[in-house]
Amino acid sequence: MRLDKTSVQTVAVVGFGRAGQAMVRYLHGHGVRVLVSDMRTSSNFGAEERHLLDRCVAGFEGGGHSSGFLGQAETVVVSPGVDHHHPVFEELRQSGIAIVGELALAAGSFTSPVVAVTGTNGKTTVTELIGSMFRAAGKKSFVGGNIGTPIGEYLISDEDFEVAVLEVSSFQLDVCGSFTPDVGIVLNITPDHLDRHGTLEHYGAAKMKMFRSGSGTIGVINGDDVLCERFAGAIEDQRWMRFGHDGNFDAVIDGSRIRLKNGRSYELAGSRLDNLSGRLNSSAALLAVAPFNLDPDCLQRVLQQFEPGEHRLQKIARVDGVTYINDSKATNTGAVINAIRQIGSGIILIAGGRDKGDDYRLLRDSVAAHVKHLVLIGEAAAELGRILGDLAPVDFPATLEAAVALAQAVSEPGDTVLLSPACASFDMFDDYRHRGRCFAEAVLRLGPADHAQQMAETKR
Ligand code: UMA
Repeated sequence: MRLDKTSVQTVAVVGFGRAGQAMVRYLHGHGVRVLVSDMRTSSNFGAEERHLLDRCVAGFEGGGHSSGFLGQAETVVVSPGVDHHHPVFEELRQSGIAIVGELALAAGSFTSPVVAVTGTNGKTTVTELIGSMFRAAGKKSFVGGNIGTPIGEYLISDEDFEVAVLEVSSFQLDVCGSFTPDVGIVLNITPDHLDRHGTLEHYGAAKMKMFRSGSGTIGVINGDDVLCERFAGAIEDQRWMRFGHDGNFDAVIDGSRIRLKNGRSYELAGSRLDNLSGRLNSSAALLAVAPFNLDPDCLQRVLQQFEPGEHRLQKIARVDGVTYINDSKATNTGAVINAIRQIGSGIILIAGGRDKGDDYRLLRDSVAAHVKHLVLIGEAAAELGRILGDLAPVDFPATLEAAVALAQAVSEPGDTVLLSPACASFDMFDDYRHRGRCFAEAVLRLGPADHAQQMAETKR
């Protein structure tokens, strides 16, 4: 969708969070009359938000969304966290008003190639990895989207980006209009966000909306992933490049090496990416940058030096021989299964939080095989206990801090205490980062980390 600068349009932005605020600035900068609607009232806004409202917004509706207010606009842009199936938006659609997301608005306005990364798990890591590859090769890159910097920031920026690397969620893709990236990656599909999408079919279909027959997008998919293949199969006339363990794929994982069809190969041994998901993520990233002809030595260096971010299988400390791992970003069953598989055995699992409609029965095999104690917290604790409670001893502490203390009490040297919640964090925390930080703080309060103890003993 292109913004027509010749005639003033009215566009309503629903949700005045990070994405919505960037959209407001972009639209206002294009002479658009901007309306804003938010569940919050303006008394909940900080000084910067109020200033933005005063400066750029022609009308504001707080405390909810009404068709009367939004009906003044020709186009309504919904923020990612706003469910566009809500009856208000259905009513607006009926009266001919377009309901779109940021990607639909940005489509046609990207002045550089776009690499879009989606999938249930690993999106942020792969987006960061691809961004690092472009940066190391000296390309001016915008890295944003669901990862944190809103897509609107690209549109507002004066910089001449040579490439945009966007993490795109199912929420964003579901309302992406005619957006098509130059390279689109689907890392994997396992059930997630079913409270919003209703069914796995709708969730998977949303992720595939960036592929369109005849668009020229290069699709990069996980050939090992049955659901990925199934949803990709529904897209006609699409060119796919596959990564995984089959010798015929475009990027083949062979032990700790990745071999590409063009004859190049990359070694992950000794790097932080040398594990199952790291190898898959690296293969996806290598295929995504292949059309850009980056220096292979530079790519190898990036793979060797890459440090996955916080809250993803992040080792916090070893205390009394027990390893504590923060995997707070694991908000669905697929991510938890992956974490359990990577750690192996002797796991005390801290899980729970706000339910997202996931099917916790999917955890049963992994828990039965590898988890020796379950520590369940938050709103979903009882439901998780009902479904998994016959597989291992269970406790239901009231707080995360109590959960960490309890996990310490039941652990033995050699065990791993894993926070991998399978749920959203919003029942007890601001977001998954806050939950991860609270976990890390609670762990560090348990006692001196083992290496610190060793250092103190050596000094003595
Ligand atoms: N709001 C409404 N009506 C609603 C829901 C929310 O008015 O029905 C308002 C809230 O009061 C608040 C604003 O909308 O003022 C929040 O908007 P938002 O939920 O879209 O959040 P943003 O701050 O704009 O952040 C969004 C993404 N949020 C979601 O997808 C829920 C961020 O992804 C993203 O980093 C950011 O844009 C920048 O692009 C976060 C996320 O949790 C990390 N993503 C999900 C995930 O990774 O699982 C998809």
